[in-house]
Amino acid sequence: MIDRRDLLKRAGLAALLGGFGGTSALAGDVVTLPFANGERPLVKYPQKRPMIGLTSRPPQLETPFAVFNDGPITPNNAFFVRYHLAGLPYDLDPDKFTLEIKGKVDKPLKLSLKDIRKMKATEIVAVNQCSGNSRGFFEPRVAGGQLGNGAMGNARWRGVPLKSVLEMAGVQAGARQVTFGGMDGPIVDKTPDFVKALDLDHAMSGEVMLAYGMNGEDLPFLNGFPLRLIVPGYYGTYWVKHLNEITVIDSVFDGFWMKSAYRIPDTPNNAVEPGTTPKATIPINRFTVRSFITSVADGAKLKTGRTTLRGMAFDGGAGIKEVAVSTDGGKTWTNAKLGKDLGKYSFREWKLPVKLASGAHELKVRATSNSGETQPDAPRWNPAGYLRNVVETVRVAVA
Ligand SMILES: Nc1nc2c(c(=O)[nH]1)N[C@H]1C(S)=C(S)[C@@H](COP(=O)(O)O)O[C@H]1N2
Ligand SMILES: [Mo]
Repeated sequence: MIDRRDLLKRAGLAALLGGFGGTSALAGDVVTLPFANGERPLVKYPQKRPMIGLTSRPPQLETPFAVFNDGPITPNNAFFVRYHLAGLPYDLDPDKFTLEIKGKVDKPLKLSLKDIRKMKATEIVAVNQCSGNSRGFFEPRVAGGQLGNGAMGNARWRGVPLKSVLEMAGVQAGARQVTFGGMDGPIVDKTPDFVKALDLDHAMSGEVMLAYGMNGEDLPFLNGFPLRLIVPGYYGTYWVKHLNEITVIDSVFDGFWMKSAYRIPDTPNNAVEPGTTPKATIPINRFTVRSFITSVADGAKLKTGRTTLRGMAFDGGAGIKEVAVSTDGGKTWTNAKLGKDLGKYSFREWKLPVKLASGAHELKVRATSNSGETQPDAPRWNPAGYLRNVVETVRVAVA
């Protein structure tokens, strides 16, 4: 029996995937990020609104910053996209998709999407942020994707705890880590396949999730359809997309993307003297605490008098305790009112009514987490351009 709805769905997916061939820059539309060589085309991909294009093979898309002023949840069609390898699984068939759980387990499993959707679902609101978010602002500049502040987003993810699936398979004694592989791969180059690892304790924490849903819909293809890993509070590199292979191992995984890439200095604040190389490194892990003003852009012209400044803050999972705002370049600070708490891994909105006299103002925002972590006044530096969390400044002219 042919299920008409299934057929339509499949046809829709085929049309969608066909659409990736015809992707092109929107004629003439360019965004300029505020650093040298920051000119970027606005590009249109299937399931996405016009986004800031960083590369096209593979697609890497940054969210236009104004989107973050629309609310604490980033819409699926505006959510950033990051890939390492050009071989995307455009021909995947969700009905034939299987997730394999293997390695040091009692009962290796092959689960279909239907199997996974039948399990008890959980939801979490969590920020996904690329390690290289804001890399373009590093001084001295560093190699890698020159991103503005739009390689982050906040969504309500729906799926099943990784723990449940690992328990079904039965983790064996001696297991140390779990590795995660997706369906994308290298095309012609010799780039190693993208595989990431978590310690077993972390994988079994109950928080790490296999997600098929994002803000009440299926995951967009470019955000990992049909299944991806959600690692709340951790940088996006661990959030493996098109996830189809989970392997329990009894060693510490030494693949390229853990052992050589995505490492931070093993120093206080994971920083080194600008321009120098750290002696020892560790894998990148939790987000640093950050906050942004979203209601006014750098260089904006404002009218004198009352206005309400708005923005958001987030951290690696302690939750936001306090957001302070300065309208005089950091001389004096006032605590903002925090918005609704959507969970400790979510963007936390803030707002503050202020009165601005005429003249030039430096607006600044600084968040403190429940663990007491706060943002530095001067930027910290590491060679890969990760972890940026300096107090951000927005310059405005008031008349
Ligand atoms: N399969 C696969 N998953 C991946 C990647 C990748 O290259 N391939 N990149 C990771 C990185 S570095 C980031 S920042 C996030 C980005 O998630 P998004 O594209 O949904 O925003 O995906 C992660 N998962
Ligand atoms: Mo990333």
